[in-house]
Amino acid sequence: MKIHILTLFPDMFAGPFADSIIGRAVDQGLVEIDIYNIRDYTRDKHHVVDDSPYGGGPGMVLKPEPMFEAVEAVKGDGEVPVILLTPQGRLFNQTVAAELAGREEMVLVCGHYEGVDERVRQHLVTDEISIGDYVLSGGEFAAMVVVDAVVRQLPGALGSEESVGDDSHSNGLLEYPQYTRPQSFRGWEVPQILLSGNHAEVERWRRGQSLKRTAERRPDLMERVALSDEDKELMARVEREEI
Ligand code: 6GU
Repeated sequence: MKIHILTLFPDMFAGPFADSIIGRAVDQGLVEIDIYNIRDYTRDKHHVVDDSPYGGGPGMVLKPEPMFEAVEAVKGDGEVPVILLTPQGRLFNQTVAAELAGREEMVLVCGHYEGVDERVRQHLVTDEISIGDYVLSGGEFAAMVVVDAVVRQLPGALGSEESVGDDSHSNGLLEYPQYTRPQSFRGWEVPQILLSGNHAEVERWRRGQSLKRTAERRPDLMERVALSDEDKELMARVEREEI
């Protein structure tokens, strides 16, 4: 996979992409991440990237020319998605991450200031993504979030100890509670069932806990999961505090 990131602040990406799962995926050649400074694609003497909005008002707007020049220079031929990170975009979630993980190449464009010239939206970008309903100073942190969620899904990105399958949201539910040693910590015990060695019972307990946690914390997610008869029974048992 090839990810091109266009930004006015290329230095922001060095740290987060160097370590952990992304850094390892880059080292393994699973993904190539190229960072470009939009300012390098200006043609005027002062390398101007923004200007005041037509019609007046506060703030500055990113000019179209450097954005078009940059995108056209970095993307290969063919159908490469050009994604603008903006609070006006469609909401990012695990489904969108999985969709992007299936692409071979993509361009992420980080907006800044008051916004980008509307012609960038209309004639250059193919998709707009927001990572949530709050305002960031720019698209850089959003691009890092998107890259992390996408790259960790690439085959081979996670080590054998790590797994994508049980993560929160991977099955539409929040993850079940996890415990490790010691068995007793300050008088707080690990649930007995996890020590039982009964694999089927452990799986049932985990599914029940996932369902309970999701129903309590994220009822909006519950509306989208298909509950089996066993799920309904498990939820009833959890409610009766039988498990
Ligand atoms: Cl993608 N950009 C900005 N500037 N703010 C955001 C966002 C993106 N997603 C949520 N808030």
